[in-house]
Amino acid sequence: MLIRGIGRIESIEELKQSVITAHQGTPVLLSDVADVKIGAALKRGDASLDGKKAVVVMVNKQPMADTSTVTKAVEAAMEEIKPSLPPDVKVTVTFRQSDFIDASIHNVRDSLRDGIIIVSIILFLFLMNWRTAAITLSAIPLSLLICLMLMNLFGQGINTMTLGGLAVAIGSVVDDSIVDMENCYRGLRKNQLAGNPKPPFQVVYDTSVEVRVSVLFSTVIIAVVFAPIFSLTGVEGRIFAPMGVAYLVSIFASTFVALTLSPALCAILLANQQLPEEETWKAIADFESFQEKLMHLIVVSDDLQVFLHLHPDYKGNGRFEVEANLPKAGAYTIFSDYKPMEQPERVYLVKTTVTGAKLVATAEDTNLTKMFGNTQVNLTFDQPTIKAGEEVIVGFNLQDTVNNQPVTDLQPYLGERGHLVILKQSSNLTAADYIHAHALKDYAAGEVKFVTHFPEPGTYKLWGQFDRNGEIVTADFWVNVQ
Ligand SMILES: [Cu+2]
Repeated sequence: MLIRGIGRIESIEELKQSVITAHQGTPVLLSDVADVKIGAALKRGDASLDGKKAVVVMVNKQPMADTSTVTKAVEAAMEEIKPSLPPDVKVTVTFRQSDFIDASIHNVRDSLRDGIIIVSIILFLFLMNWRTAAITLSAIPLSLLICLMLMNLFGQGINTMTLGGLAVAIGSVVDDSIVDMENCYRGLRKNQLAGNPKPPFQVVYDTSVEVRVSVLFSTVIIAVVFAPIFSLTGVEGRIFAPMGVAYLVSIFASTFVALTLSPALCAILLANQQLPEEETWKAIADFESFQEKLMHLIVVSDDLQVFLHLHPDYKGNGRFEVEANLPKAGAYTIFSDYKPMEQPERVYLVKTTVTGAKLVATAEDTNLTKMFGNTQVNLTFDQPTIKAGEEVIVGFNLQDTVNNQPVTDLQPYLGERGHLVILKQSSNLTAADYIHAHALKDYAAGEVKFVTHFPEPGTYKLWGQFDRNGEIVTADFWVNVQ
């Protein structure tokens, strides 16, 4: 005989009939000692919130899913469910993982911003020049942007670690740009001081090529130093690799910027600027006098109508002072011509604007014979047409208007027979437009000759200055050079 015991209960009746014990030989059933009936199902997600009954709904994302995206989708789904819920059921969010991610991204973004501000302040302090600072600063947004574009292309999202990598890179991305800009700046300054300057664009190109290899190698070295981070395995590897990628990609992007945008900006912002001559803002202490003065200051209105030739007083420690009376409102260019001790003569220019009532501009008087007080001056040249780049002898014949005889009362002026300033007419006067001339020693009565050369074709203005017994005659003429 086979006895089979089936231990599975299929109905509440069977449960009632279950024997739980035997008492003096009599079986005791469950229904004898208890009420057996179907009760409430086991509650899942049962909880309390603020002392009230609540149901907790927890959503877990899949391992590869993006937390922020999942959070937004869950919230949207909850909004859809809301209308179908009983009126006394309220939906409250208690834990939102996305908040933590948002907060940390926010923190890193703040550090990123602070980093940019600090680097900017330091650049301004060290360079003391908005142009150079702008050139180097432009590398920050551009490098980070290129980096983000590349990361996006390879499916690397923005998270705390990649943003952290960018924050670390901020200080370094200006590096390459500074190297390039600094070399361009140095080259342009040297070029401007050279007696025979090259075209500024050529200088920008040459100086940029000079540092090209160094800039590239420095980036490769940084990459090599950073490489071990990618050999990390496990959790550390997963955490630090995106940071390393973000850092290295932005460093390479900055090299690209330094080799392209920085020289281009140097060409635009620096090439045609008058750059300071000294490496630092250290004052030149010793000057040599030439033509009897330590400094010759030529002040002209940009239309070349107003001309002043001044000799500022030296106050020591590189400081000169002079008072000038400018008769006309408008843009002015001031050329200071000086000679630091045992160094070649230099011309440094400053631009300024004078406000006030404008005088009516006089037409360009191209006559070669003009009256200046009681002196009639006639301008002559040793050749019929003046050609650019050729040596020219410019002669001033001075006649007294009273007796129509050559003047006989000429005194030496600034150590020579006379003084001649020549400027090329230009919409933007530069030091190159200031042309030197020297008085010749041999002369006839009332005649002063200067030797000079005009570098380029164009219109020039000449101011000859002569001392007639203490009275300075300034004779200005317009000249066309072919
Ligand atoms: Cu002078």
